[in-house]
Amino acid sequence: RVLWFPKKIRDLDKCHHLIAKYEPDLDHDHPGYTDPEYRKRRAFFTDLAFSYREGDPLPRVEYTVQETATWREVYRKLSSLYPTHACKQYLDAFQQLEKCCGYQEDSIPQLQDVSRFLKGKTLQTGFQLRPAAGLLSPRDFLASLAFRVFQSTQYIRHSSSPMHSPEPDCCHELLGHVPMLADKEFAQFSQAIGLASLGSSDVEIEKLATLYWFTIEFGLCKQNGSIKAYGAGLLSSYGELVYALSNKPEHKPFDPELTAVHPYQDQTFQPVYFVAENFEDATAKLQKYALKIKKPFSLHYDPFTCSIEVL
Ligand code: H2B
Ligand code: FE
Repeated sequence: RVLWFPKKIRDLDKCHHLIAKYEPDLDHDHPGYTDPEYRKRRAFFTDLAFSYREGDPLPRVEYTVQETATWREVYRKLSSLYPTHACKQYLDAFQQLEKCCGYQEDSIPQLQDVSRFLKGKTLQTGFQLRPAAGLLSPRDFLASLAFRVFQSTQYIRHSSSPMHSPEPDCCHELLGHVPMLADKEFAQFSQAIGLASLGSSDVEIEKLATLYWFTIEFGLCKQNGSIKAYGAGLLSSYGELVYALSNKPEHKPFDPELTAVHPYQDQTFQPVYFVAENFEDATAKLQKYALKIKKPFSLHYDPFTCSIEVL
């Protein structure tokens, strides 16, 4: 039995199943749970995301003074750590984003501008964003990466807890993910995980989601004899970024076979991080891993039509 999976970008309109686990309406520990204003605001963002259709411009949002103040605090605090803790691909892109894409502490960048920047002439990784209402199912989230589409939340965390969010928010996407998506090799790595996920069984998806977790979210890499962060979960968390590069956690070499089955933590800091040699090496290893996933067909991605051919 072959599961349905998206074959063209437009099919991603059907890939927006949420994991309703850490939402302010449902999670009693969410800092916005007892704040009706915040929950109302979040309902607005949920509507925006669910009404979006492929090809629409990404909705522009007027952020409130309070939301912008939260962004400012996060931006200031994190950007003070990047020069010493982030990998050079991240730093290069961050500089570009500040120069050409309105990244600054006084306003939250608009997804539309960021998406155009990633897709456009300057860097040409071809990645684009689409609005997501919250934490998506691993299958839907990974599938979009196959098309170089990154599903991005647009709301911001609750103002009472600027340094932590139980769910992805625009600080996590814009400061964690976006700069790395501007790097050619990293973009290729991301797409490779996505392509591997298409038509895979639930068991294989679980392993790919774990790989995603230890790389795109919490990955470290070697750089000129030291270790730096490239994972978005680290680059958007002051506390864990410092901890991950300290001598407290264990560092293990990235090896898809082992990394894919390693248990992970989504409530506290990771006890273990995986270190990639570089992104080309990580992509080669990942592609080798992906070839072993059993599927009753083979796939080819056509970059000109941005669609999948099933052979
Ligand atoms: N959804 C959203 N909106 N952002 C993410 O970063 C994300 C997701 N990560 N769903 C996924 C799950 C990841 O944890 C893996 C693939 O399960
Ligand atoms: Fe993320």
